[in-house]
Amino acid sequence: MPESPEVSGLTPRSIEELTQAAVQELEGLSDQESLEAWRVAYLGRRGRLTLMLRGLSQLDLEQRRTTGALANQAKRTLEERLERRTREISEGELARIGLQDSIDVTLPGRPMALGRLHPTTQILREICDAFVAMGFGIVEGPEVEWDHYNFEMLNIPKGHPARDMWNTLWIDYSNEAGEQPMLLRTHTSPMQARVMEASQPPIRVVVPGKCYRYEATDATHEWHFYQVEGLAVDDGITFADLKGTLYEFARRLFGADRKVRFRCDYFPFVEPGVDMSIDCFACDGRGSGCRICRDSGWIEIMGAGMVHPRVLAGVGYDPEKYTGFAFGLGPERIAMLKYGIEDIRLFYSNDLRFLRQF
Ligand code: FA5
Repeated sequence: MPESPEVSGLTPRSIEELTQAAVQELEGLSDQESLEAWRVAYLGRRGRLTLMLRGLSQLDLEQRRTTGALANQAKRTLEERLERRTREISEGELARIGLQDSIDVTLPGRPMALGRLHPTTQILREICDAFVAMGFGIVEGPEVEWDHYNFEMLNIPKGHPARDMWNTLWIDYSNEAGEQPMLLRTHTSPMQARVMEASQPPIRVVVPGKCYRYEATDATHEWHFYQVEGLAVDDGITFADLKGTLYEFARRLFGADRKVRFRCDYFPFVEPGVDMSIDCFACDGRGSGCRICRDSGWIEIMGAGMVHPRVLAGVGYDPEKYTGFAFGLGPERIAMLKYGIEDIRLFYSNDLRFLRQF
């Protein structure tokens, strides 16, 4: 039988030469990819040493015994050298990363800083949850609002003195006709008209969102703050529903012991109108010398009232058929009462010492 080229090359000397060449080549390699290429070239299924070993079967018995032992020894040598070189290279890589990037891979990892919800977000969720439990849905509306919704639809026409109740930040905007002034909404009440225009009674919604006023700030007034508007419209809603709902809200937020006060108040879009206050946390309602409640013993948390028939008629509802109540409350003031915060300006001054307490 004619000998194949591999078989003709299969001698102790050729095995020795192949081993030496392979080891020399291996020592010159410096990364994991070239190590893998080297393994395939010598020890892979069609590698040079593998092919040599396959040729053993064609040698006579005596040759097979001696050459076979050498070839198997060569295979073990190459495998051991490969393993050692792999280890050397990965240790070298780790040491290099450590030197270049100054990473001590043995140090424990840095803990991830966990964020938390802003106190306003927490109280907004609590307020909305209380109303959702009473059957209200949640909607949101635009912060940049038309004069039309912020005032006109709320029974506050141009030139009406009630506009002075809301110090306004106007947007420098004019359309082609030069009309329709825009502003940063001064309250969430514009959503009353938007919700009623978009749906039919029965309506029960709360509207959380930001408001803006051109306001001199003090311990209970910010120029930018949140409100939660509430609106319920249906056949036969009375002032008793308003009081019952808001008492229940106060009970859920502050517990049964907290004192609540309703007083007559004026808002052009409700009739009658009230404001609701809670006894001051700082002076326990005593009032004397208290800068938080300005000596009154009470902190106002919301305005409310029965939706004005003109507002109902303005969105196309029949005021003879439908009645409703509305309210607008200040979540920061509620958080102040609940957690004993003495200055509303702490909420948005980004002082982590304050924010971390919640
Ligand atoms: C209003 O804004 C009315 N839209 C409320 C309303 C809605 C009345 C529906 C009737 C029916 P007022 O300006 O009083 O009303 O504000 C309501 C609440 O927002 C206040 O009770 C207070 O809790 C909060 N608030 C008002 N101004 C500020 C301010 N500058 N900083 C922080 N909170 C404020």
